Amino acid sequence: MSRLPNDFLWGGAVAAHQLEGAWKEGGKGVSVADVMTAAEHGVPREITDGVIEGKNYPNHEAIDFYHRYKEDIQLFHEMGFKCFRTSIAWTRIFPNGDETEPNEKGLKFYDDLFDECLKYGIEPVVTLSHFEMPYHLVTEYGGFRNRKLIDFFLRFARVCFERYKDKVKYWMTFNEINNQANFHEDFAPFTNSGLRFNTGEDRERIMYQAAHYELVASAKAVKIGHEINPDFQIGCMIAMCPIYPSTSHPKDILMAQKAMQKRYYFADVHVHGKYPGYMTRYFERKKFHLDMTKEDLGVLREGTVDYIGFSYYMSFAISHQKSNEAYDYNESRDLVGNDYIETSDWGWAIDPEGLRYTLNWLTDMYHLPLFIVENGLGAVDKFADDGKIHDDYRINYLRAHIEQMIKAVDEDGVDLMGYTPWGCIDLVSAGTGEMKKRYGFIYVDKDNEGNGTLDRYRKDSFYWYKDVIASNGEKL
Ligand code: P53
Repeated sequence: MSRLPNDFLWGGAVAAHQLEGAWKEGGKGVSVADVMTAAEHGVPREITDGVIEGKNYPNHEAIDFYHRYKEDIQLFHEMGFKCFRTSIAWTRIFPNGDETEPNEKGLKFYDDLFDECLKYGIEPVVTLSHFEMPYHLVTEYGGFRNRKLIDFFLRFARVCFERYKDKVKYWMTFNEINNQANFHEDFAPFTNSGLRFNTGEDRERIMYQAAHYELVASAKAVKIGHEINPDFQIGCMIAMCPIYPSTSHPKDILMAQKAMQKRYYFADVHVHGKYPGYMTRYFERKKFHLDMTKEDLGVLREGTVDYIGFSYYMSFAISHQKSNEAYDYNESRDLVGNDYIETSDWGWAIDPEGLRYTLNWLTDMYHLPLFIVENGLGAVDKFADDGKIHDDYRINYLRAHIEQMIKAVDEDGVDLMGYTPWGCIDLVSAGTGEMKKRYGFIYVDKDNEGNGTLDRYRKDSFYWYKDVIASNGEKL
């Protein structure tokens, strides 16, 4: 018997903009996800100036969960989910983001959704901001480059905490807040922080400023949340891709360490309530002169998180050779391949041991309960001649990762709250906007061009995961 607790939170994870659709219904406003087109592996999604007719915006309809959630939650229940991670679309509650009063229809939708989960004993796990801030906050305020965003976010957070305080116990503030460590590309700064850059601007400085405002907003939200309901468990959410040194060359070791610092200082601020020395020294050296007040630093100390939620899909590897003397990490430039590891069809390194490494690393660093809130394999699924989807590749991926997760609990003593594989029902890929990159236990009939009946089908992995949950991870 493994030592996974009996109340271990097995479930699945999604985000509002990737599955709800109904982008204009119930008073919803336009979000940053609504102005991103469909792309594919190697081709970035286009971020358009508003919604342009004739372009393919896959999030507008997504998988129409907005109208079909009852059927979908029933299927989650059939698999035995103990929890369901989703996000609240900010634009359903505050369509433009700067209103003073929330939109009742949006609030009612999530009341109904959470009630439907609770009816089956499924605990909602809720991310407040998952790549879907109101687009109006981008055009009018410049996204999180503007301090005003802290108050807009807090208004949203407070309304959610108050409205759902008796329905939702587990919260997270900003999804994968550290993706924007890759500020060289447009995707992460836009989805994390609503940042658009003019040519010649210092992207890096703007990103650190935006991240600071988010960290302050997160800390304040944690504090407000605990005042509203002391039983709330409020976590941060980090995209965890451990960065391995490519050789035992001391400079590679140091490069990997410095790169990890740049990707994960966000967690230090969330957990310890202050910036680590390596970051303050870096800001000084770069002469960033960030707007970081004494009051901000006090707020950070008062709003530290209860747990660390994180996604784990892949590991990275790094060599010092491409970097500079100071080991300044550049995510678009410095990463190298890892010969010991296979990759998915979308080039993501498949590394189950990396999950055990991650669980140990996060424990060593932060000594907090951990929650794996995303993990999974994006793959193409096809119906076989018998009319079924035999997704053994997905089962193999998940099994290997769950095995390592259990070792981390059993052998390493990691304190783990739960496991929610990503995209438990097929949905729109965040990175590419494709439907073809599927993660689900449940197949949704829809293709990249938006054709399909939207009917749902159980894949082989559906039955497999059901047994995993029923046996609390014994039957893999
Ligand atoms: P997609 C990059 C690296 C790691 C996780 O991603 C990432 C990304 C962004 O693409 O995002 C998370 O759909 C994110 C989800 C997303 C999921 O991973 O690109 O929290 O919204 O769908 C998988 O395959």
